[in-house]
Amino acid sequence: MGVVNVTPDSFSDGGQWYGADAAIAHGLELVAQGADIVDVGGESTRPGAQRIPVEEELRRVGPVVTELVRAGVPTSIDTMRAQVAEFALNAGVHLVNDVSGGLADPEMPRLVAAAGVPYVVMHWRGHSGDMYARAVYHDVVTEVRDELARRVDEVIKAGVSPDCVVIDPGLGFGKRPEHNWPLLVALADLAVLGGRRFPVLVGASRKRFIGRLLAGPGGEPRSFSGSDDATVAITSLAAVAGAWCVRVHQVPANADAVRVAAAWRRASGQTGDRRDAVLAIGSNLGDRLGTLRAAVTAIGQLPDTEVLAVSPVYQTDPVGGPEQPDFLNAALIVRTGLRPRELLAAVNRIEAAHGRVREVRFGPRTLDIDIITYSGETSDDPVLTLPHPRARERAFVLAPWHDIDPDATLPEGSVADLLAGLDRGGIRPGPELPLP
Ligand code: PMM
Repeated sequence: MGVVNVTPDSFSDGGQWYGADAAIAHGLELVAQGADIVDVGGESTRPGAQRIPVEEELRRVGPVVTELVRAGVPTSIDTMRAQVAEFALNAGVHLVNDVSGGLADPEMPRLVAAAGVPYVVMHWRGHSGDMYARAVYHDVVTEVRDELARRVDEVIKAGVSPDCVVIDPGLGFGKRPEHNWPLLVALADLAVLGGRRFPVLVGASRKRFIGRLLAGPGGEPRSFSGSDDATVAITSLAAVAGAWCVRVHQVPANADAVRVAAAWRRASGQTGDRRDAVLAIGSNLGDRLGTLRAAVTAIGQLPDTEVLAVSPVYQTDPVGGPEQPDFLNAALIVRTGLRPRELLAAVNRIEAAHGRVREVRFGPRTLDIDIITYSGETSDDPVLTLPHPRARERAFVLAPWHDIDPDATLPEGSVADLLAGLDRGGIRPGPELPLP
């Protein structure tokens, strides 16, 4: 998760992306650098910060979230206010990041519940103006876990699906430097609340406790940007410990660290066996067949991944969206040690390498790769719905899938039966040339 703070005074990067144009450009840059999500915030939460009026927060983030969503960027809104979250949700944001965990604005959990999006519930004890007054703990890990468990209970009572809850220990929020390290060490334990495991988000990037650790000989804390290498070190350790997401200001090195940690977890057997996944690929711009062939090769070269089957190619009418050329579509079965989110990030990188631009929803694209099923799992991962929610209504997915697995099923029924109920008029056999 890359950070875009549209503020004049955030403690780590305040002022840099204050104007809407600079903030939008920065968000696009973070995605190009490998961020899976861009987190847009308009209110500084640095220690001592005073609140700004809601109108000012909306003025700051409104154009930025609107434009990033329009550009197809998976966008998150970092806000404690339901009014701001509502605007952002109407604009189409994919996640609400509420550093107060629903405490600052009682309307927030109900709003997020109705939207059905992932909700980051952070540990928080009060607004930043006097956050250190509340930074008193006898046993920081137990207290943070208990307080988070209460918040999670509350938001679930307000209607948020447990599958949508992401928890966050709230590093630096009402915590003195020494409180953050035990929380990081206990990440895997903090993830389990009330017998259920939740995805964990870690926001360590450029926080003061890192600057303190790296203080110079005279005790002067390391600068924020001088803390970036140490942030990468924390990212590696947190990701190996199973963190779902790291929220960072500098994406490239942290994205590398996440990939290293994923390989590390795979090699140490922490991710379990290889699983079979079904992918659908499509192209309707440029050298369509060449692109599909290159995509199949690239998928086969992903770490710990092998392509088991590739369907014939279909030529298909576009469904939805503007006037646009016909697609070529195919389906693949892969066996992979990548977990669903890793597989998603990996196929997104392959799409990006083929110049995929998400200008228009359902619009033309050089390459689209969708994960249709992953080992029959229903996903409890907040950014990836499994099986693919629209697969059952798409003949251009079901027909090639049926070709390579006649016994395939979706929760709604067998792929053969679902396909029989669909109009196949829009799909025709495509080029004879087989994919690799
Ligand atoms: N930290 C900041 C802002 N938003 N959100 C979550 N979920 N977790 C965090 O740790 C977090 C956050 C403050 O950092 P910044 O001002 O550098 O963005």
